Amino acid sequence: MAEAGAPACCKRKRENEANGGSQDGAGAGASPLAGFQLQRVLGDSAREKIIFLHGKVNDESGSERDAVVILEKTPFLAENITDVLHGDPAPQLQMSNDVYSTYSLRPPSQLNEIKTTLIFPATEKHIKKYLRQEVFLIQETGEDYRNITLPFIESQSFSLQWVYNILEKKAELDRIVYENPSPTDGFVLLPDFKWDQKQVDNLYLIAICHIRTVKSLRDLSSEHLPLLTNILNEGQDAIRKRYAISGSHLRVYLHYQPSYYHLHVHFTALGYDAPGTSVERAHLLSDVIQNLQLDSQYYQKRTITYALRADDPLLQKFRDAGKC
Ligand code: GTA
Repeated sequence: MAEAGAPACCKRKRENEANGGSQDGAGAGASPLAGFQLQRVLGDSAREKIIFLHGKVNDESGSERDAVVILEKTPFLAENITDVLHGDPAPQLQMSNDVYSTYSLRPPSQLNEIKTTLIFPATEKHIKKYLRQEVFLIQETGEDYRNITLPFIESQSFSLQWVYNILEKKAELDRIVYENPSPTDGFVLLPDFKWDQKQVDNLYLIAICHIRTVKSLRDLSSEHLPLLTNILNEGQDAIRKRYAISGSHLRVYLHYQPSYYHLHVHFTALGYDAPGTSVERAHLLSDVIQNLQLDSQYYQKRTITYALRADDPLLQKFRDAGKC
């Protein structure tokens, strides 16, 4: 739970958002959500209280386009708990036995928010990304990366337009928490779009580097150590100042494989079981720095293990090459 003594900046931010305040125009106009026609449930998790939906929405010209909607119940806020418990209508008793009883509470709508993410228009790749599937482990050598993975990611990967919009200050400008403007060793730190910023328990920020030629872990060498140490030290410092969370309470890591091939680093609250923190995907930034200090070519040489979904075309490429 929550925001007891939460930084004033979080509260200011919330008020700003409640007033529709955003420099990239978020909140303006009718939402495509209103016309969303459900096609199927791509996946859900009762534990995480999240559901991934595929649907159709008409675009401005009236053509039906694919959309993905993610609905996620938000964490409790300590400051609202009394209102939840004392709200109208009164709690409904479901069962009672000795000292044990369960109730159904129907909190007022302002305390019952659902974080909603819309991807529209969505590509087939977006739909597949959220479709629950069997996964397979791959062991990718440096040679496999150069012969199989690199040609594949160069031929098809998610658009990086949202990343360039952030770097060029065309979107999310008012969300930037910190920037080091150096074109080679600098980065922008801002809340990840998975974080609603209402409580720091599930804090999630990303640092996006300015340099555009580094796709992933595989492109890193010792020449990037200044960039990586800036991200680690300045990112932790900025988060401590803004959200009062120290570096020892942050998990700072890169994904391999990432979804977006422009180098970025994830900062999540250590106590938060964020998606994508499993050992076959997350690489701690502090370990990455140490590995590069030991060997500049570490990430060009080493075999990296990761999981791929059953219908991922990259998995098929590895199978075609007799590698799995
Ligand atoms: N600020 O426009 C954006 C934006 N986009 C398009 C992506 N991100 C953005 N952040 C901002 N603005 O953490 C963020 C993503 C992600 C990071 C890219 O950039 O939220 P990555 O390249 O390593 O890719 O990181 P990753 O981790 O696969 O991305 P993503 O989209 O988070 O997917 C991870 C998996 O988490 C999904 O497959 C899904 O199954 C699961 N998941 C669980 N909860 C959620 C949730 N609430 N929302 C979305 N996905 C979730």
